[in-house]
Amino acid sequence: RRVVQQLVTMRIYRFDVGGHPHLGIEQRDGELVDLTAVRLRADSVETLLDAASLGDTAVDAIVERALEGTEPPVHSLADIIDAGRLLVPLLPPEVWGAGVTYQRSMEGRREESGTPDIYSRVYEEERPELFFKSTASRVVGPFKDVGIRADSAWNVPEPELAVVLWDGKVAGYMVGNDMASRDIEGDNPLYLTQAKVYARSCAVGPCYVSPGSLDPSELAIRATIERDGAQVYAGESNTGKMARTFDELASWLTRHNAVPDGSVLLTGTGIVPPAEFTLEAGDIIRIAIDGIGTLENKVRIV
Ligand code: DO4
Ligand code: MG
Repeated sequence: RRVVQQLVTMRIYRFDVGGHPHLGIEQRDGELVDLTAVRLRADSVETLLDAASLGDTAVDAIVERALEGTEPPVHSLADIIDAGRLLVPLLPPEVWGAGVTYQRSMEGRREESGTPDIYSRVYEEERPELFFKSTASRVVGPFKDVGIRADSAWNVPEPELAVVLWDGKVAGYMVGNDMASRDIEGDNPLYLTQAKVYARSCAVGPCYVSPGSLDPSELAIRATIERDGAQVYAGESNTGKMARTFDELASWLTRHNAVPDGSVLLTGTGIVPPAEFTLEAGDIIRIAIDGIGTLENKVRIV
């Protein structure tokens, strides 16, 4: 226990303590200050976002206020992970995806598709591609299995910055994985929903980062895939390569469309493995984004 002083970063993890969800702020590397043990007793990121919205203030201010002068317990993130107690940071009622927001994605889609021109067109159009990606029941958190469809032979992770929406605005960030079947989408773009929405098709984590503590405009995104102990793929991109801004995407999504608070928008991938690569059961996907952390998931066939 120790007195909490000024917070610099605002990485918030959610984890299980005796069957109850707790929130922890990573004050120092790997040390989580228990936010659920202090005033407000917030046990979800949604509670913090709601309090911030009601008070017309930032999540950072709510958290700093709640911790002021307190001596909450501190947990080890490594112990929580080892014990399998890390939870999904928040459970989005809806997950939406933005597509073809990076040139690399446009090239990847052209490579897989029988109708390549639609992807070049949407990359250049004012209106972005936005699609329904997932409900809460299909979302998995860190260290849980993501799915590949048994009826697909060409599957990839899509490492993306995940944006949390509240009051229709960008209200935080996580690492996201928009799992996708390239052969199903490539066969016919009208199969997009089947290529994107299925059991365990979406992962978010490992923590939630408040908008006040992260500038999302130039973040490195790195992905690796491990198979039988060996690295079989590594790729990287940067949010600076996006053809659109996060606010622009959020604004298009919420136009004539009320998106429930706490929903997530996956903002598109700039990392596409080579055409000959496909995921296999047992592969371990690690996606790291500067300032947020690493989202790790194992692949299973669903
Ligand atoms: O048109 C397909 C969706 C592409 C996508 O999900 C992405 O660019 O990330
Ligand atoms: Mg995507």
